[in-house]
Amino acid sequence: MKQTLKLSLAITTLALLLSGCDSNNAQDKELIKSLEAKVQALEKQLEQAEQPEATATTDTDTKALEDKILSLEKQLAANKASAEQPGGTLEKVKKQGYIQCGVSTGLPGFSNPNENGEWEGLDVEFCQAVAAATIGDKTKVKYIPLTTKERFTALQSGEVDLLVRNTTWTLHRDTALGVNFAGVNYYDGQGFMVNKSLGVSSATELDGKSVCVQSGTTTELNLADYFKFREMKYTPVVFDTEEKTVGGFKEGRCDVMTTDQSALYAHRLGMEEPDSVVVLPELISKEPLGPAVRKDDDQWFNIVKWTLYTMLHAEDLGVSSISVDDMKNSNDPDIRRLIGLDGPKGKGLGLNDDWSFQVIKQVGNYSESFERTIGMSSPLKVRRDVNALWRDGGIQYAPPIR
Ligand SMILES: N[C@@H](CCC(=O)N[C@@H](CS)C(=O)NCC(=O)O)C(=O)O
Repeated sequence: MKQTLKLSLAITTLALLLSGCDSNNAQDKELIKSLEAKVQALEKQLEQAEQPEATATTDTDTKALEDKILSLEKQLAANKASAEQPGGTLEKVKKQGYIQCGVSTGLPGFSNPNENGEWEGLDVEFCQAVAAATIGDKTKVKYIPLTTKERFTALQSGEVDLLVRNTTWTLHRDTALGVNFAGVNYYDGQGFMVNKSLGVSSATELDGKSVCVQSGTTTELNLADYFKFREMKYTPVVFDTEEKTVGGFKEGRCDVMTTDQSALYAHRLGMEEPDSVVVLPELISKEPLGPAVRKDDDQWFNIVKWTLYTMLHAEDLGVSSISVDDMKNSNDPDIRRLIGLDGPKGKGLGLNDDWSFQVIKQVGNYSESFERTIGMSSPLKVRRDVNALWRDGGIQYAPPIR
């Protein structure tokens, strides 16, 4: 009963969020009102429902939820696509003098404000790289913190020019939301974190447990799949922000927390006693995280794509923020094309010929950014593993610059 109510509530809330309504339009006003009323009624019913037994999510529940989400997201994409002028992000960004970059509301290592209120992290540095490429100054970024639920709407509506917010590239998101993923800046996977006192050392031992999870994420869907496929039961405890999800886990409102594994490591470090908490070894999904842009703007799409490739190539060719000035004297044809001395340069992207030089000089190559933000020079100490370059045993690889 409570499970069904929760599903209805989730669907209605999603409908409300995704409606993309114009609040001045009478028809939309009505829709907003009715959805708000439905959310309120469902919340009330949910409060009144008796405490649940740990229940397995049924096939019909999950299927209905997925179908509904699919159709709502389609509607949203159609609404927004018709409202958007195709193309022009580069021009807009140059005119306004900065890029609006959608980041998370706070995820250490990826996008998080430091004690001085300055945003930092792997995703933040990627925003800076795009600013260096397009405006010539990595500081020209306005960071817009977005929750998981807000992120796609913010991109579609033009509130942000670029979304770099630990967002997983999926078929559905790529095809139904009016957005394009421009690559993968971090290959992640979904994991579980528990208190050591729970006495669990593997995800296969989580039958019957309660799990804190953030709504509007691939995490929520993978969680349902994982338990259903193994005929295990669980009680989802759902929150709409990261802060609340972690808070829920800390307060003991659930036995387990699940999200992208990199984030679990970050949150573990933020616990009062990190050693009392353990990240379980299993990864239950693939979460390739990457920057996304609005569709129908190939120029901007290419700029974002090739900014990432530039950082990867620079690492591959041993060109760093420190050495890039000297590289202007290099005879290596790959290096000369990388920094825009020869080859296609900036023309095809509508940028200055030194755009890639500025990315490397001001932000650095992929390795520099990785180590500084989440790698060995950071508190997180994440190893490169699958995120290493192809020649070092990882899968990071960029197409040729020529
Ligand atoms: N990668 C998954 C999960 C994203 C996600 O849940 N992110 C959370 C946890 S890592 C988050 O960004 N929280 C920060 C926030 O809500 O601002 C997705 O794209 O759906």
